[in-house]
Amino acid sequence: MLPSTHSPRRASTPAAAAAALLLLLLTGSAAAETFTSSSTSSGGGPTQVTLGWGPQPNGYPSLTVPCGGALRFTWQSTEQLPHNVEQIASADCNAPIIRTIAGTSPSGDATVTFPKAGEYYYKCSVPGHCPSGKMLLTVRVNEPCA
Ligand SMILES: [Cu+2]
Repeated sequence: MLPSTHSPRRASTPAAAAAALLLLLLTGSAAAETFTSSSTSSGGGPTQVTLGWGPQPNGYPSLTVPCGGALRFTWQSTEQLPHNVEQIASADCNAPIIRTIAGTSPSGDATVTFPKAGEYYYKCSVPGHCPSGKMLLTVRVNEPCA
């Protein structure tokens, strides 16, 4: 009477499994490869979030930083692949550039601070890096501001 069933096939290839894992890492809160969050502990100073800046197969999840906090972009390109950081007007690779946070370089370390609540958008403007490399980031800065 029971229909004959085969055990369901698992999502099979190692590549598929790796992609699923990567997606999990990028979207989950434990995105250890990409993000390291740390609070500067001396006297309860503002939170600083450090972001590894580089091409993202699945794009960056949006990031929340408390008002008064800081975001640090770091990159060290092993194959002379340069990056930059531009603040842009909206979450769109073609949006107008508001200001340059860091110029194009094979390695970089730049920090922005957020004295006002709101949404902020950043991209790498090296050709292809935003549309193809998905180097596009949305940062939410929540109230209250000190
Ligand atoms: Cu880039």
